[in-house]
Amino acid sequence: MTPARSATRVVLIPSYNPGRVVFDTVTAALRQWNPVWVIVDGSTDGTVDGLQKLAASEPALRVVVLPGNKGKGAAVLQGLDLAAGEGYTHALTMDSDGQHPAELIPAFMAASAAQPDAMILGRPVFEASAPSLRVKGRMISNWWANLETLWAGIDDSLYGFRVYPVAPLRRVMRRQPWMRRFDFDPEAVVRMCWHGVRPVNLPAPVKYLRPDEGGVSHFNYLRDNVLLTWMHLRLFLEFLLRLPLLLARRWRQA
Ligand SMILES: Nc1nc2c(ncn2[C@@H]2O[C@H](COP(=O)(O)OP(=O)(O)O)[C@@H](O)[C@H]2O)c(=O)[nH]1
Ligand SMILES: [Mg+2]
Repeated sequence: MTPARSATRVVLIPSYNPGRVVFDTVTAALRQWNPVWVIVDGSTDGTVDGLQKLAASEPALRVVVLPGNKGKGAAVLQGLDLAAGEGYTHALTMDSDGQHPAELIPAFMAASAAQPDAMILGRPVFEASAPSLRVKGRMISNWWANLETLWAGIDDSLYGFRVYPVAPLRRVMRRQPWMRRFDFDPEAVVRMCWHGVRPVNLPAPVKYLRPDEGGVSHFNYLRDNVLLTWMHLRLFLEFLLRLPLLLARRWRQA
């Protein structure tokens, strides 16, 4: 049974070559929420046909197919623009590869409804099987994100299971060319804090599927760590320029 349609909140699933596991992910999301939009980011894994077939029989599902691969952030922005055009005020983002807990969509949406000006961030709860290099690596990104926001309360900078208010995120993204690829999640959370959007953290499990369970990642250690390092360098330099304003804001709040 499909849940009642929300007029204010939409689930956005950017998807790039996730393989067959995308069907379980989308079906699990549809069990929890209506509407669910998948933004196919130039996938070449043959999942487009199956997704479009599913959408034909499932009115809660919309599949938007981008002609080429533009990156996770660019795919989310496409969804945000469509959402804004149709009057949605908030969007929950989740990955297409079965790593994120669809069963927590209603709780995250409820937290967002209770605090509409805030962003609701997943705080990852890892299984023992999570690759320790990825788990430790994110501590570096978290440290930078906390410095760049003067410890505004970001528990995790990288976890993409989140609810954002649509208008400030579109404003932040339109102002600069970054945040279009893997730098989307951490840069979004830092810039939204700078923009005055408060983070609220909720625990949420992360799954690491084995390849035989359909697990795939397009994270490339060298390419994506270079991208993240460059991102934090940019953010840190901008942080120095913003420091007087951030300190003044903190002073007023104290
Ligand atoms: N890596 C990557 N992911 C993309 C892209 N476009 C959309 N995505 C989606 O972004 C999410 C995260 O990507 P993933 O490779 O699973 O990264 P990981 O979970 O950090 O290992 C998935 O839902 C992807 O389908 C892209 O160009 N590259
Ligand atoms: Mg993944």
